[in-house]
Amino acid sequence: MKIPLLVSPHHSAHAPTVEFDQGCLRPYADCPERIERMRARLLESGLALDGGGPLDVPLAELTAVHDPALLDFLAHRAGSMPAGQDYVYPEIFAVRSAMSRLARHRDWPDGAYAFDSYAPLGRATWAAALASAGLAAAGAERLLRGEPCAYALCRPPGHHAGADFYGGYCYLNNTALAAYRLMALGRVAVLDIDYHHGNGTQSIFWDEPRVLFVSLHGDPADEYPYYCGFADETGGPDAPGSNLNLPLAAGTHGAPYLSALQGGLDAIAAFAPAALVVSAGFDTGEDDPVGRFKLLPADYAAVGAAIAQLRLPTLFVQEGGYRLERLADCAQSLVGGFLS
Ligand code: OKP
Ligand code: ZN
Repeated sequence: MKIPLLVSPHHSAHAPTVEFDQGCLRPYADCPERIERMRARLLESGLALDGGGPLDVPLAELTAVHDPALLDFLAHRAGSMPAGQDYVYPEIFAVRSAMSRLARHRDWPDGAYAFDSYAPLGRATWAAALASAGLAAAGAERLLRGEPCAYALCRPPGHHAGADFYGGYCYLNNTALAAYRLMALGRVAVLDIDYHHGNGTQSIFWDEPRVLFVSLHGDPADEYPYYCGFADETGGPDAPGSNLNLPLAAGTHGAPYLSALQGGLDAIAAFAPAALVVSAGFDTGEDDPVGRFKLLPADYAAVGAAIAQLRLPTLFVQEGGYRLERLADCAQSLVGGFLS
């Protein structure tokens, strides 16, 4: 049994070089090489086979998850940049409740839909984001056709993007779009094992009783995104209990991580979904430049094996993971454990 691997060539032209981190310019952590390293190892190891490229995601599906105004803004702002224009970083951030005079227009300031400065827009950004969403959709489509699993090597990632906001290297919520497509099968669970809380995914499904969102992440009390991901966030009025946040302390290593994961998997089993989408990030790994957990490559095999115990049609959607020299080992270990 091999897992179909979905990859797009469009991601590599989206390549910001710098980000602002704690007031300083630093190299942009989400670089194209991340995907190349994971793709090469998953194919060379024999764990994965080429599962093709992105689907064209229909507008009606994009607007089921995202506000048309956000899509319009991203498409036009990023889609109409002159050649030679560098990445634009937002500098005016719209606080919706306080800026009611801001006109609804695509010439809004660059921060009109951004919640931070980590997702700059360049000429290739919109095409890359659409293709990344299309990979998740293509993976979901394989599950709809009865295949047991697929792995969408998405870039840019998606779990920080909400219905009408983007940030944290994310523009469109790939995982949410896949989960939405999979709702044709019935209830869907989303398991987010990226180091950072998936605030976008949580907000999209906050009041949706047919989707259970479970996330293990660095405690937002002192970790990005800081204002979301606390344990007392359990779902909206129409979906109480549909959101499970499991924040963990900086320094968490394999054993306590796996026991928290088992708690999340038990909640998913009790929800009895028809399919599972895993927002997979390897920034939980030891010495990741933007994470503070200490998982070793071998720990991801245990994570994959535990997920496989659910015996659900499972789509892996790539989120973060930024320690380049570890990414291939982590991805191979996760998939190897899942398939074993
Ligand atoms: C994207 B994904 C704050 C650092 C925040 C941005 C992290 C974006 C992570 N001092 N850096 O992997 O969830
Ligand atoms: Zn992350």
